[in-house]
Amino acid sequence: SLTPTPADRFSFGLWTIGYTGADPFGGPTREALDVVRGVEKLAELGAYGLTFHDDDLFAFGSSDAERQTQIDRLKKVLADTGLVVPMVTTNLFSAPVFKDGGFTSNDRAVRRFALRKVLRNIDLAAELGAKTFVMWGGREGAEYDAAKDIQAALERYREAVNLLGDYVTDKGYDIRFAIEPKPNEPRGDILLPTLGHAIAFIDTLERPELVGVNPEVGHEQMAGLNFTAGIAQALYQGKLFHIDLNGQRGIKYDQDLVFGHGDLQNAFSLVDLLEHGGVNGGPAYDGPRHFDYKPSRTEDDKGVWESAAANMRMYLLLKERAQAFRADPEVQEALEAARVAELSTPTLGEGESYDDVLADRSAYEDFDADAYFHGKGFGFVRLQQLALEHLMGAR
Ligand code: 3MF
Ligand code: MG
Ligand code: MG
Ligand code: MG
Repeated sequence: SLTPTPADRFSFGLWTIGYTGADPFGGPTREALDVVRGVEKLAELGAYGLTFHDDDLFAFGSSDAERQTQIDRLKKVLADTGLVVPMVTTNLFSAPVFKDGGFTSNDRAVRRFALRKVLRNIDLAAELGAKTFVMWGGREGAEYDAAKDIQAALERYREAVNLLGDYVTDKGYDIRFAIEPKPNEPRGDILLPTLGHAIAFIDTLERPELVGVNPEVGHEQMAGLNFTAGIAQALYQGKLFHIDLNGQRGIKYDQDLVFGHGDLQNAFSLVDLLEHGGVNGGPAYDGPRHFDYKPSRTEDDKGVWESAAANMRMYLLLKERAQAFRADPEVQEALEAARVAELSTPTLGEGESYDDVLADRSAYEDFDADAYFHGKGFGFVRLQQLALEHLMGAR
């Protein structure tokens, strides 16, 4: 069905529906959104979850009383609507004190302040039942090569994430971390710019099992990368703990368009992968379908909720189209002809070693590489045409 329900597990950041339209060239075009109204509207639209940064819920520098008032208001509206908070994150990028980063600022006092801010918000995440804590290090980076010792910065990042891992373990919190990569913006270059960099970094941690990635469609595409291919690797390595769905059109500033309003072909293959897993049986994704988009600055309040609904409708439409694609006998035949399943056959035979490969004359001496394909192709273009016809609703 194309009507979203909580079973679809769609979630939204409070900063997404709450975006007032302010950008580097102009002020807000919409009123601020109150969290209570935001949760009520999301529930009405069929979403299941709200996520937030500490500073989205209570302004940076709030007193303990102000902070608690907002937490209580959130808890009440969650109880009233049935919405949940599957993920929480901390803002280490907006306040001026973080102008050179949080965990990796050259200034040690800022790094210690950042740790305290995050630890405090992890307690809140646990209190609200969130299972994932996202870390987007938007200011962890530099504009000038001489200004940042990247190796030392990585070491400080490691120190911070190791400490957070100790904390949730000692406290017995059922929380895992997800690092969100981004190549640039707001820094000229951001540390851990792609999901590949992040996964390699996670391997160096003391508790790598506690840490995965939260890749964002637009962020990988800003680096010119294929998001679906990156997600496939994150799934393959068991690291896709969370996801930020949105739309991006090419290598430019972070657009945060509605999901599917950017590279639609890539959105189609992504939903196919998330829902069905790899063609040869690789894992699918079982976490929340989280939207990190911005209602465009041109839109009014009605447009905010129309765009929120559009994210979910695009996902459900793509899911329907992907199901039709997989069920089509002609697609199955084209996949067969393209030998997509043959890639799951190991290159080595059972128990074979390099000695056996070296002794196999058919693999080399008698293998006629020049004549091998006899002018035959793989038919990948036919498969792509079928995919696009399904995407367009032409089949
Ligand atoms: C910026 C982002 C962030 C992160 C968020 C962590 C403000 O480009 O994508 O949104 O998603 O900080 O969840
Ligand atoms: Mg983003
Ligand atoms: Mg973005
Ligand atoms: Mg994001």
